[in-house]
Amino acid sequence: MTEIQQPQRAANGADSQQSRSIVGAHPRDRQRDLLTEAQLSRLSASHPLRAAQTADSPMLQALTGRASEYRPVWFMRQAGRSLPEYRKAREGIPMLDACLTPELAAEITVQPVRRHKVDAGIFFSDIVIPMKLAGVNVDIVPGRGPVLEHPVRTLDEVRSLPELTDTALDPIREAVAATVDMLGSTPLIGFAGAPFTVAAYMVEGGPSRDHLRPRTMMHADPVAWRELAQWAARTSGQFLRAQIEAGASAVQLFDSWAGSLGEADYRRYVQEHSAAALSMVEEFGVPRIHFGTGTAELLPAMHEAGADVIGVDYRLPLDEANRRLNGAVPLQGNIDPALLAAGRETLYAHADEVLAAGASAPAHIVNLGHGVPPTTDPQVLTDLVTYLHERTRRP
Ligand code: 1CP
Repeated sequence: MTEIQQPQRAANGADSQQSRSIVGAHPRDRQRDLLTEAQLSRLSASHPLRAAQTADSPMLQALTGRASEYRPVWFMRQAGRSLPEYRKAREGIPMLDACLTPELAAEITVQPVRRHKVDAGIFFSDIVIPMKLAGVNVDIVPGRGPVLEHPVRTLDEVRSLPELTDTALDPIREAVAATVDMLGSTPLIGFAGAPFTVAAYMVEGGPSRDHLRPRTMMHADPVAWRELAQWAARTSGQFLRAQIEAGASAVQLFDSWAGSLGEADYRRYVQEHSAAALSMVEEFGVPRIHFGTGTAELLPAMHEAGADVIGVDYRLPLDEANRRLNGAVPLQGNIDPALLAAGRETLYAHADEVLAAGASAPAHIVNLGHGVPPTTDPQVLTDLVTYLHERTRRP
């Protein structure tokens, strides 16, 4: 969505990323610079990007390949069990009920921003919320994850799936609107599950390690697979649209389990469906991040699906990810979550390596290589944010 200049390599992890400079531009011009007039006109008048609240934030600058005051940082699963205030807010409230109670979802979303001073909020919800709102019988079982009452394995079952209506998404719009009011100039990232990851839960009926059933289905019953992936793409796309309409300044498509696929299967059975979900929000021009784990071999294919920013898991150094993407794509990642418990010295040495490798990309949003482990000491995260900001602040 933006013109991106050639990367420059940093010698020591400090910031030498160069990209289109907007220094000196009037705030109104900056927000015009991020999105075209046509894109802006598709957002509501009060949308934080249109009202020029979040356009100047380090997060939006980096997501669009521009230089920022310091490298922005947020953490996947920053809202959740590692925070005592989260555990308190959730006491006695089932996960999906919490997601569908707008004030509570807003409060939980803002908690890590308040505490850690991260540069973005990630909307508190779940990838199975759209299917729940469509009427699929799904629950999140504590300690396990999403479980469906009836797995979806045949063409008949796929064709019987209910369609998600726009009004069913009202609690999501309400929660997002309340959240962006509370966040002010800090951008909210909306998200959805990518079709493969969502369909994997639907076919398996719950979490699995190897995702054998969906991988069998795409070969054994390609018509059923295709229709299921199309359903998941539509449903996730609608979920993303609702979040942008209500005020999200960026979105992330999570294909957490795409790494169980080889590149040929990804391109043949998955890529077009992820592209369909991403294309449902293209008209708004808000940056779209595409993330998966174990995706070292899939990064170009995931980028081709239409993402503006690629999220990289902890297994592949960012300079190598940048090379695989021809130095043309802003990157997000990829501190190893395991190192959050390794002691400050080890963690910060690793963070420095991530910063140095990330400096090769056109822009770098710092994140973990996957979610915050529930056992993480929250103070480690707060201090890490301070450390990363200080290390990357421009003189
Ligand atoms: O800060 C945040 O990131 C909170 C918002 C959020 C997001 C972005 C939650 C809350 N879930 C998700 C996305 C999500 N859900 C993904 C993609 C991200 C990832 O890979 O981690 C996936 C795969 C799910 C499915 C899911 N939901 C799982 C994983 C199960 C498995 O297969 O291993 C689990 C455990 C859940 C429940 C869930 N979702 C969110 C939270 C805080 C929880 C735990 C609920 C609880 O028991 O308190």
